[in-house]
Amino acid sequence: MTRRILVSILVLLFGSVCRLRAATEYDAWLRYEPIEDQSVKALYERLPAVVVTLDDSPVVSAAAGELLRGVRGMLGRTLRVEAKVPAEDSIVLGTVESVKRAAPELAAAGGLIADGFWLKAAAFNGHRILIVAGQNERGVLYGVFALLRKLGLHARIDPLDDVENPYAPVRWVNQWDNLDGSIERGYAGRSIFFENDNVVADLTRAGDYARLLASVGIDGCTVNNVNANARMLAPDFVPQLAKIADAFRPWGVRLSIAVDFASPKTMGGLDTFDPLDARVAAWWRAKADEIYRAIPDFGGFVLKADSEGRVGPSVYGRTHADAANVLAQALQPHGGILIYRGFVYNHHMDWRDLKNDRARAAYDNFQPLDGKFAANAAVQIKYGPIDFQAREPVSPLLGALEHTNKTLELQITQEYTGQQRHLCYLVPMWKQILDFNLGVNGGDTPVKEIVSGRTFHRGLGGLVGVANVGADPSWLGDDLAMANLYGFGRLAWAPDLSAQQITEEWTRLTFGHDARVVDTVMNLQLESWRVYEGYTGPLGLGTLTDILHGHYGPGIETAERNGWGQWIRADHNGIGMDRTAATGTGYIGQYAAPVAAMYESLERCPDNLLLFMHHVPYTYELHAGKTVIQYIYDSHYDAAVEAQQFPEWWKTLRGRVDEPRYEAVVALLEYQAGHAIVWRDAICSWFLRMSGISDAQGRAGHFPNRTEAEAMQLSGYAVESVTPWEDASGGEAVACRSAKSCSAQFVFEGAAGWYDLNVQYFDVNTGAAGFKVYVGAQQVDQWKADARLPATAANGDSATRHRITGVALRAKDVIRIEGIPDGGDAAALDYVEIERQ
Ligand code: GCV
Repeated sequence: MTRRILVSILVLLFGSVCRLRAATEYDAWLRYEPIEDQSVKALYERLPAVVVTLDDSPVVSAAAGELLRGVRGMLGRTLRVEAKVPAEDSIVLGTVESVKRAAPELAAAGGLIADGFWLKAAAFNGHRILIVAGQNERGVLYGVFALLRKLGLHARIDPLDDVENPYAPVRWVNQWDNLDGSIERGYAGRSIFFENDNVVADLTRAGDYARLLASVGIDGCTVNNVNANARMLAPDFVPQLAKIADAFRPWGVRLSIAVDFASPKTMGGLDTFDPLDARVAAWWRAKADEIYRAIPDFGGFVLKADSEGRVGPSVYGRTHADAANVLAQALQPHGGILIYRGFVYNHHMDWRDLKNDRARAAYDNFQPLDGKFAANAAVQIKYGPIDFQAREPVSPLLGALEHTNKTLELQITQEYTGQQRHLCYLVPMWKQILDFNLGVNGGDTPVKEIVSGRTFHRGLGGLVGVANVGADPSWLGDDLAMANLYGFGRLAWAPDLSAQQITEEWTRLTFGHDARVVDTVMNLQLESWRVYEGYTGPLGLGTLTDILHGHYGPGIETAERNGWGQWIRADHNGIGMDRTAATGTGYIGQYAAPVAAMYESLERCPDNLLLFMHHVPYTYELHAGKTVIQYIYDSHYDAAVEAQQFPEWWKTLRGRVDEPRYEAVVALLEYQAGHAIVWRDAICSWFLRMSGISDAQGRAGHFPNRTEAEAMQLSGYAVESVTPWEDASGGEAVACRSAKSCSAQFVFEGAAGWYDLNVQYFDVNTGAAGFKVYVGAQQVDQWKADARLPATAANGDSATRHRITGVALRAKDVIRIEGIPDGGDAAALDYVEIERQ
């Protein structure tokens, strides 16, 4: 062992142990909790005391360091590090080649491909050895993480003979970080890579992020926003990027960047960026050469062009393939790849034309170019034809490029699925997408096989997840949301794993093995997407959020009457986009025959996508045995009830989960429970007004226990309309804009007893207003409206519910809410709802 390896192993080991003790959130699923159960400990009693590293490389050093760290954490033992196989039991780490050289008698496993590994317990010269052999160095690292995962899951490691290969070569995450340190669609703080137009000086977190990624087999990270800043390619910036690559390298994660297509002109001083101009091609080649001199293992470029205001090849009448290929050719001599975003659509479409359809765009733009992309280029296709909605059909483009490499784009950051303030675990959704049979050429062609390159024998393909972790200690801003990052990596490596298995692994590694904790957390996770879809946009409507702003709270009408094309075509009689080939936009015709036939037919189209595919009257009867309108009401009421259960389930874990994570999760789940009611009321009120059809169960529009703020006796508060109207109960709220403090009071008319008080208010991010609640002269609660919500005005993004439980009320009690504005936060109040306990 060289001194360099030993030093780097020790640095990795001791540097990280300090952090391990400091924060549990930060360590996510790599906590390496001590194994206390003696019967489990006994499983590892004979684990060798020596670890041998046969290769001298940063990646294998990181692997050895990780092994030491994990074994010490879980078993309280420090392995001895050696460079040669000793005359005693040992753990041997190395590439298959090195293992063969060191011990030719050990028949190495066949069938390993790049990044694959072999874990084997064997006898050698009368000693027991545990081999972690990788097809390459990254494979060694992945093998170590797999071995440690076994320990973390309390699995047997003797006998052991496991061969694992990645399902697909591309397993990347994208970050949408801007150079000023903000993150587009990031919900967990500032960038860990950039600040003030430069790379940050301390890249410790970049390295720690790469470690998390490597632990689930992710091998690439694009660090900046696809809406790329041209500065990414500036000569003084490339050496800065090289520092990020240095931080990634020990973890086998290759750096890639998104680029601005106009760079040859804006950055390079040419008078054109025409992809077919020889000077432009030369510029890209020289730029790629410069990057590879600084970053020899650079992964490649990602390009978003001709989309959402980004310039692209259309400026010169060129095709997407022309654009992709000029970059791909520059990267090709160095082994880099070009990923071209398939997310291309016209966001100025005429909404009045019923034949227009954004969902058609990806296919219409790219299918005619099939076969024209370079071998080291891939088209990156979002899972659905719109944009990461709570439910969409699988994009038909995935089945339509037989001669072009593809990657599937999933979204880990929860842009349209609750932004990490709502629990929405996406692995079950991703499983449905990956397993969906597109029926290409009448065959069995599930998405996972198509995107991995298997179906059409493509050399390149895989999964890309938009992650957007930030500087928040928990990476994604919510401990439970980290299951999405874990699950993405596991599915990219092995899409045949079940959602159940992935969830159980993540839960045990993150929260330990207490059976009640495991059951509860798994239930929460596995139910959460269904529940979220239920109180946002069921029946294939999309998320029904405000698509023009934060993509967060309810905002149904923002989808309609504009060029963005997320139309739901709701009017007084019916709802849904007619995308049939027979009478609609023809979108359904983009699928292969068996899938098209299913969606085209009203009878065969599944309920959960009905309104994505068809326009029907509200009274249309679903397979579920109820009308569309009643389903909308029931789904929202039922799912909101389920969301109320989430914090209650979690609270059964008090004392079984460490306090900081317990408290953080309780707060989020309680917030979600309140916001689910905001969603329920907004959507049901809107559909009640639009359809004119009442809820058969009499709930929509009737709130017997609610006192509207505008009906209270106000002092200082003034009544204001809320936009959109459905985001406030009764369409109005009261705001305190011209006094230091305002109050709203009313007389309780119910019978004496124990009650819960729900105070509905608006929490904007321009200040932190205070609220105090009094019953008679006695203050029963107070709090600050200081949540981080994407809102500057009273609407569905800022609507928040504060629950005060167990208050004794008597008839004629005066309930008074005092609001103390702060900055631009006017302590706006919507209503108080009183529920008997
Ligand atoms: C980075 C959606 C998001 C945008 C994102 C875009 C994309 O429209 O709202 O923030 O831009 O998708 O994927 O390019």
